[in-house]
Amino acid sequence: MSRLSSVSVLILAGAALGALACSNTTSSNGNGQPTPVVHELPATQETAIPVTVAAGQRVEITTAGQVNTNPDGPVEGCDLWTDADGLPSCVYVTSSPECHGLPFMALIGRVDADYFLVGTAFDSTFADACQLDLLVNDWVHADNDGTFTISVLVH
Ligand SMILES: [Ca+2]
Repeated sequence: MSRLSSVSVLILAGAALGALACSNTTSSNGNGQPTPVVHELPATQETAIPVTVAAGQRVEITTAGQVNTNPDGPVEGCDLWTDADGLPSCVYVTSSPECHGLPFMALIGRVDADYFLVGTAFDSTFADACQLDLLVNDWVHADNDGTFTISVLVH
């Protein structure tokens, strides 16, 4: 089992993946300081943004932007614009297994089969190498609107 540790959360991940290269996750500003890589994630995008993490690396993520699934819809607490922290009071959080018990429309992370909130601010050190997938927490993406701008620093 691989193990993720964080100041605020402790998440057990599934079986560890093999060590992966991480050259595509962090760039340098020329002074040797790592600089964040910025990704745009439209809420219509079903596929994850993959982030490669080597053992012992710290991952800092900040997310801006707003998304929605149906801002004029009738579902109270769900059919709203939201930032990357999502909609924790939305009924789907408890009624739909596809929500993984996490806020609807939030930016979430997936490592193997484990899902967790990334939200507007995330800071975690990964004990083991893994691929961290970033997703909008929804299961019908085609009807969505808005975009998250995700700044990822792996170092
Ligand atoms: Ca949707």
